[in-house]
Amino acid sequence: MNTTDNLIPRPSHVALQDSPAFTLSPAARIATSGSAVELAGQLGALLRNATGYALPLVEESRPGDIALELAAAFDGGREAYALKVTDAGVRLTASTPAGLFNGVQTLRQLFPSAIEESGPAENRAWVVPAVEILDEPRFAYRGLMLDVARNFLTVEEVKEQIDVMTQFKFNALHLHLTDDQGWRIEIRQPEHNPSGLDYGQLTAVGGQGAVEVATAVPPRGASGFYTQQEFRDLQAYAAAKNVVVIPEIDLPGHVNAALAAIPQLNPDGAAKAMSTTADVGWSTLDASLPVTYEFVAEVLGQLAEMTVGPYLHIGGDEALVTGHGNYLQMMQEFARLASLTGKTVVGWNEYAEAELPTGAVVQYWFGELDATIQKAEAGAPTVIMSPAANTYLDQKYSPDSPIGLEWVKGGPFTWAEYYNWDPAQGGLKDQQILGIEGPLWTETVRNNQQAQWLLYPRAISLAEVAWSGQEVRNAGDFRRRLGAFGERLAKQGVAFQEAPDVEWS
Ligand code: TNX
Repeated sequence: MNTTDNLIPRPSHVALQDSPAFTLSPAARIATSGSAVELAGQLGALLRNATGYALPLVEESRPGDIALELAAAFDGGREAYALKVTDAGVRLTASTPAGLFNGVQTLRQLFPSAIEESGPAENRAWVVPAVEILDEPRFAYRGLMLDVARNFLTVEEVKEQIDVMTQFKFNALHLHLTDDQGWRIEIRQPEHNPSGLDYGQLTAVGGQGAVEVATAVPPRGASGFYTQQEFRDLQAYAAAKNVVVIPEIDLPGHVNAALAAIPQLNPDGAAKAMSTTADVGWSTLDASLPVTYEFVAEVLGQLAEMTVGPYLHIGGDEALVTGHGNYLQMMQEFARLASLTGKTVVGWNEYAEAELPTGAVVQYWFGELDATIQKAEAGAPTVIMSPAANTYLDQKYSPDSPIGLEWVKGGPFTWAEYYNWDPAQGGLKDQQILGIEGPLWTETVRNNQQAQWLLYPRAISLAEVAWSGQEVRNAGDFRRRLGAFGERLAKQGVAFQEAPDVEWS
C-alpha cells in the first residue's frame, strides 16, 4: 500500500488533505513550461514506463493533470518545494528547477511501488494519497563520493549511480579522480609549457593503472579515464538531475600515478613505476621543485575550465611522507592556485592547518575537529562532514562481509551507524556546515553492483541525515520506512544489502 508515511528522506511538513485521493488517468497530462520542461520529460518517462499512459507535456493544466510550476515568488529556499495532491490534480511548486526536482522525487515515492516496474505493469489504479507537503533540506550539500582512481567506473556506470542516488535527493557527486594507482582525467598538452612536460602521459600511463587486492573479486581493479568531453557530458547528465560534480585531484600525497607518468616531478628526474598496492601515504610531490607548482597550476587550470560546478577538491589527505612544513607550503600554494581559477577550493581536513583562501571548504573525515572548526565560516558555510565512523561507505557491514575495508574503529557499520549521528557536533553549528558526504573508496570494489551493495542501504541513512531536520528524524521509524522501500530498490535492480534487522518488503 502506498501512504504518505513511507517517504525517504522524511519531509519537514506533511498534512493529509480532506479530499479523495488522486488517481492518474490515462488522459492525464504533465503541465509545465520554461526551464522545467526537461524535468517534466523525466517525470513523464518514469510514469509512462509503468503505466503505459501517453502523458503528453502541455503548457496549461486542467483538472486531472500533474502541474510543475516554477514561481519566483514561492516562499522557500533554493531547493524547497510545495506539493499539493487532491482528487483534482497534482500541483508541485518551487522557485527553482532544483526545488521542482526534489518535489518530483517525493511524488515518485507517493505512487505505488509498481511505478518502479521497468515495463508496463498490470492494469491497475495509479493512486496518490491526498496530501500537502512543504519541504526543504537541512543542508545545501548532500553528497556521495566515488573513488574512480583505485577502480575505474565508466561514464555509463557513474550515470547509473546518479540515477539511484538522486531519488533520495542527493545533489553532489565527488569524483576522486587521481591516486597512487591511477589517473582518470585527460589533461591536454598546453601551449605554454615551460618545462616541456608530457601531460598526455598522465592518462596514457596513469590511466592504465588500478589497485590490486587479493580478496577482491576480481583482484585487479578496472582501468581507464575520462576524456574532457566525457567529463563534460557526465556533468550535463548530472546537472539534469540536480547533481553538481566535484572533481578531486589528490595532492600532495596519493600522487604515484603522476610521478610515474611525468619524470620531471621526481627530484631525481626518473619516473616512478606504476603501483597496484592498496597501501596509503607513501608518495609525495616535492615542495622544492618549481615544476611541482607549474604542473599543479596547469592541471587545476584545465580542471576548472572543464568543471561546471563551483568546487575544485585538492585532496590533502594522508601525506605521510611529506615533511609537515613542505605539506603546509604546498597545500597553501595549491589552494591559492585553485582559487585563482575562480572556483571554491575543497580539501580533506588535514589541509585546514594551512593558510587557506576565505571561503575554502574543509571536508572533515578523521581526527580532531579543532582545525576544521577554526576554518569554519558561518554565512558562507564551509564544512562538509564525512566522519569516517558515520559516513564511510567502504567499511564492511560486519567482519564476514565479502567486500569492504575495516580500518575505521568501532562498528558494526550498518544503516544505523550512518543514521544515528548529528552533523552539528563538537561545537559546529548548522550555519557553518555546508553539508555531508559519504565516500566510497574502492580498494575492494570492482563494479557497480558491488558498489551498490556497499552504498545501499547506508547511503539512504545519509540522505535523510543530510535532508531532514533532527526534529523529524527517528531511527525506529526510519527502519520501518527503509523496509518499505525494499521493493522499490528491488524493482529498480539495485543490489542492496538486506540488513538483517530490517523487515524488507
Ligand atoms: C583513507 S579517507 C583515505 C583513502 C583510502 C581510505 C581507505 C581519506 C581521505 N583517505 O585514500 O582509500 O583511507 O583505505
